[in-house]
Amino acid sequence: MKSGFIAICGRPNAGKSTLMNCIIGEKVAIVSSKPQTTRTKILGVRTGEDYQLVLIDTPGIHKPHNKLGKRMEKYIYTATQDIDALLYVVDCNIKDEELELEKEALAGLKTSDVPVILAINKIDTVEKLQLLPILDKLQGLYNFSAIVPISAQNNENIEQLLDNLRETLPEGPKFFPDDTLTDQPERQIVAEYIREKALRLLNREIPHGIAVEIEKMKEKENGSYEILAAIYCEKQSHKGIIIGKGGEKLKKIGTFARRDIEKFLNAKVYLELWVRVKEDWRNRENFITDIGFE
Ligand SMILES: Nc1nc2c(ncn2[C@@H]2O[C@H](COP(=O)(O)OP(=O)(O)OP(=O)(O)O)[C@@H](O)[C@H]2O)c(=O)[nH]1
Ligand SMILES: [Mg+2]
Repeated sequence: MKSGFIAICGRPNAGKSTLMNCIIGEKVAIVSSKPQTTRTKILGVRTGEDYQLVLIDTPGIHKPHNKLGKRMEKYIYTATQDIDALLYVVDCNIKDEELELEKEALAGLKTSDVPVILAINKIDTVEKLQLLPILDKLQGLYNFSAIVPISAQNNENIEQLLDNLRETLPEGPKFFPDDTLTDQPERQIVAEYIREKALRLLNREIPHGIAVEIEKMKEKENGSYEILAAIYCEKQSHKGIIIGKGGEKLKKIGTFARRDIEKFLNAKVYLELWVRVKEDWRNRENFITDIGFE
């Protein structure tokens, strides 16, 4: 039996959460094209006949601009303590001027005592011939124990990556029961699904200033759920944009979120969304803690 903890790290938007979902086979972490989608560390477990991989998805490495950003940085730090391996994810479309940022990010992780596997992601977006020079560029960044080009979105080369991950793990026991997929409570997954739809349907700077809190979640006698959630934003003007003309935007967020939540809970869901303004909440330590960032 091989088992161990593997942190998934990398810069924003590299595809870390997509990769974790792909390995777990279930959507445990939300995904969007906006950077800093993941705000906390999220555990995902994959159990096989003779192995158990405990993956920890983390926020993208960036310079924090507020207290929320600092919290996110802390999550990356704690996620990389006491691990057996680190899976570093890079978007293959990296520009030359970004190489230095990757180098700094890797150095900041202080991983000198654990093997680091590099996953070069999104190879579905480049010609096969282009891969060689990209590989060449990236292998100089660090003394990686393995380099695997993948497409997390298209499930390409994931088996090879899994082989590499299993090889680096030590002999050990299962840490979780066979059917465990994540450590996130149901309420948090529901809140994250709502945030994902908001991220995807809103433009520009608003998505970063959004938080979702489940105010009520009740299972009724007939098995359906009643969920009341608040979408927090930082400005009155943002509230109007989130609600949209005639409430259309909010309705769309709700419709898409409800579909995902129903699939996840395997039940009918009645979802009510409210938009609330909390000025500068990303700098309010207590509020950040209250909405679930412990
Ligand atoms: N074409 C392509 N797109 C991908 C692939 N993997 C992820 N993406 C897209 O890249 C974007 C970012 O994906 P995420 O999984 O949210 O990235 P992340 O690294 O977790 O981002 P943060 O949580 O913000 O740090 C999304 O639009 C994904 O659909 C891939 O293999 N190919
Ligand atoms: Mg993510």
